[in-house]
Amino acid sequence: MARPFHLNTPLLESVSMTQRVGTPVFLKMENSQPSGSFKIRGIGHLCQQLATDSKGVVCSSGGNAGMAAAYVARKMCVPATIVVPSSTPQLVVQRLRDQGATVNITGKVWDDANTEALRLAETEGLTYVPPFDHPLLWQGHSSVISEVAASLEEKPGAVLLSVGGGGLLCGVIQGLKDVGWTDVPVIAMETVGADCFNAAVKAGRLVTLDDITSEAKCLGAKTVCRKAFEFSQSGEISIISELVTDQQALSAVETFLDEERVLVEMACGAALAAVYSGLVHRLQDEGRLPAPLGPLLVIVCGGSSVDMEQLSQLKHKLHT
Ligand code: PLV
Repeated sequence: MARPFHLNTPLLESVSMTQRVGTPVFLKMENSQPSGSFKIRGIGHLCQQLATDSKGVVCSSGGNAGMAAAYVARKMCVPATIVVPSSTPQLVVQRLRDQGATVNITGKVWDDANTEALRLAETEGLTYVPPFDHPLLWQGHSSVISEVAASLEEKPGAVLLSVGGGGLLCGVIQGLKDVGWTDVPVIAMETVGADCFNAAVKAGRLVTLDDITSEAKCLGAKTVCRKAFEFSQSGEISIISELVTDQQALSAVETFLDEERVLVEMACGAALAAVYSGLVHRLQDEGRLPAPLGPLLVIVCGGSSVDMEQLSQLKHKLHT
């Protein structure tokens, strides 16, 4: 089997988060992947299976799936076209070009860009790389849990992560099943305005949002993937779906930068906000999470849609 493109990322204990939550908090530092996020796990795996003889790959993305596809394609010497919506910051477009990709800006939100990517795959004969909805992606993402299982002495009390289209959630659930941690609940975080998973859970069916109004654009799929919804219904693993505001996600990005000295994007801030906003405590008070809780595993999903200028623009926009 070909060597994977992703790295075995550090698992760091956060002293400041541990103090806040009152239980050991471990950070799985997916921001340190070569493409800046966990996406390379699934996309690397998918491309190794589907794109070895490809004349080119095309990936629709809010940014980070595209960064992973561009990186992997460059390593495989295959041309990459990344289709992003107009909401994608210029800095991401530039970073994609720096990875050698052709960037195609189409539509307002990811769903529009995806329609164009599917069209290009069909008309140009390119290999379509989905950002979150494919079993090979989930299989690739599941390695994040097997790595943790190999290095964490104790079983986690809960896993905390962000949900966009639900690919990371499906991969983590698969990983938890693989290592026999099916009694570990998952806290699935979204921002208000990019909350397709929460809307589906509440409605008991898949829901397509009218629009993406959150600034966490990399969580901005209008419909969550069916598998993620099915996991929420099957009860195999308990999934707690919760929301934070954009202001809470952005403020979490800033606190994380101050305390852990790492800059991540708002999509990741959504998960971190569960710690900083006291949500984990609230879930314990409500009896939805055990108290005391075992170690809290936070998937620091990372993201490239951020720099200091972008951060100050977001602060201005959100008045934080
Ligand atoms: N971002 C996807 C989908 O966007 C993309 O194209 O990059 N954290 C970060 C930093 C992300 O970039 C994403 C997804 C997520 C979390 C959520 O992962 P998912 O989509 O697998 O639930 C529209």
